[in-house]
Amino acid sequence: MENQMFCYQCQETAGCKGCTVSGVCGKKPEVARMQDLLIYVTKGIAAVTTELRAEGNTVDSSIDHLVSVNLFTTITNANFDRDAIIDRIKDTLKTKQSLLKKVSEPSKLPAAAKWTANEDEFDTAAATVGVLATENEDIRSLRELITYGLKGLAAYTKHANALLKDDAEVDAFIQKALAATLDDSLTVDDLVALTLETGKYGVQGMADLDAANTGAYGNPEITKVDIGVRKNPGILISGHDLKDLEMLLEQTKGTGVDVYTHSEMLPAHYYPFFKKYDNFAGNYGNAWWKQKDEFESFNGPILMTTNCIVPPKDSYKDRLFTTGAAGYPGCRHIDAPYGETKDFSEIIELAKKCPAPTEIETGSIVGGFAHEQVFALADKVVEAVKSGAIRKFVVMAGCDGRMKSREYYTEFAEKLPKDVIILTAGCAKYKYNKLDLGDINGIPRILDAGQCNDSYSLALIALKLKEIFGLSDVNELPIAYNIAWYEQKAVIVLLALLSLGVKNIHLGPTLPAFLSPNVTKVLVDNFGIGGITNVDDDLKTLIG
Ligand code: FSO
Ligand code: SF4
Repeated sequence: MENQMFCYQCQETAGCKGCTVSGVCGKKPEVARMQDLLIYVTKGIAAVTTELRAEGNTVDSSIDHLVSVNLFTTITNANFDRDAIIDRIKDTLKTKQSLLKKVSEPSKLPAAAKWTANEDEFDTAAATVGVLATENEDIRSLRELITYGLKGLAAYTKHANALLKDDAEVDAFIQKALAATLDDSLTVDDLVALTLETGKYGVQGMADLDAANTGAYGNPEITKVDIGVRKNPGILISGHDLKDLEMLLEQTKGTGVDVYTHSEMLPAHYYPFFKKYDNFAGNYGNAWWKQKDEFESFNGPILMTTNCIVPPKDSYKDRLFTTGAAGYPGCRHIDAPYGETKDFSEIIELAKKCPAPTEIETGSIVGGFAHEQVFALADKVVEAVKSGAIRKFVVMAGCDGRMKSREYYTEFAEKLPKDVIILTAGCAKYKYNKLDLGDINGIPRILDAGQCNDSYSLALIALKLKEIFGLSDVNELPIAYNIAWYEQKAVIVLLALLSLGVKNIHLGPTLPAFLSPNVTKVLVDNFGIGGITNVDDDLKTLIG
């Protein structure tokens, strides 16, 4: 048991089948097992809250938050800290015991809802509740597809919660769907329907986060972001949590320490609110997987607000801090209860003693093409489409990753005909956002809407174009979808697009290992989902 694990939730899973000895991501079996158990107990508490709601009770928002953070904690590259995961399991079991007392007939609940144990029994129990505990490969595939979608949704919910926005309907759905993955009476058809319903709530969850972000920080606008460095010491902030960034910028004001964004935090520069901070310097580095070199040369402290953490080198491990759902053993974790200010003074004091970042790039990148900014340009865009200056759009949103095969996306962007515009969101953009692809009548050929969750903006833009052109189906638009995926937030983005009726999405660099042949067939037959082949052939298929 010591060395056993099974995880196939991300695109980089070993051999495109499953990580069984150690994660390609660096996750060790002893951590993988505790993540499996955390998912099991989270499904258990979700079955209890779902029953309580069915019996007419209300469920406190603190329980919703607990469920979301538990799910988020198990997303690829978010948390490698076994002790922190064990604490969450214990906390969840304790909370569940008190909720169980309110259920009228607890004996009717599934085993996970009633399960409890002491910490010394956790490893033995974990070995029996992982992914492979479901024997039928299609049921397993759909249960995991739903669970991964819910993990992505929970991550977005958690960010909205940090901005004090809760959506009780989304939380109740997350818990109902988690509980449904424990239900052996559900058929493949039932689970396919639940998968699509997960996508529908994915749209709602992303809309909630969009409302929370734009409500707090304004609508993103076209912005040029510097990718060089200044002379002051700096703090690098990575991940997706804008509230953490706000707190860090407030606390670094006037300290002589600059704040740089990394990877998925880049789009923070597009929000008007953050422009008032003189010490908000620019973006340092590239997508998450290059951090081993870039965190070293940054020289100052790094704050990971979410995934993606790569197991750190000793050379900068003592400069790496985590917060929220993120965690890494031996790295300091800073947190505060919901709605309270996190104290980042330790990071700021460390930064003051560090040299300024080493410059690795110069120049700038342009982004900020979220829904309102694109709507403001709608006349120009529509005119360019009507005149034929823009022939097509291609959505290249999603994630970046370390596989060499992802160079496909750089080549695809480079070889695109000059009358095609790229719509992007998420860290996938780092494969081409520093290329000079020019513009079409002043409209840049790469329109970056923001983080992976801002794929919601891309959906709104598509729906707006459909309305302007008077089309009855979003698939009649001149938009192709060539999406790169890596972890579970991309799963909810994909399910959200499917629920909006988008068809013929190409997904790469490989299809998810957790899709069984039959489930893949359902997605191919009903939605035209496909993989990628090579750049030249795919350009012909997608662009024509
Ligand atoms: Fe990327 Fe990582 Fe945003 Fe993900 S940094 S891979 S889909 O966490 O969430 O796009
Ligand atoms: Fe493997 Fe991905 Fe799971 Fe990590 S998250 S153990 S790389 S499948």
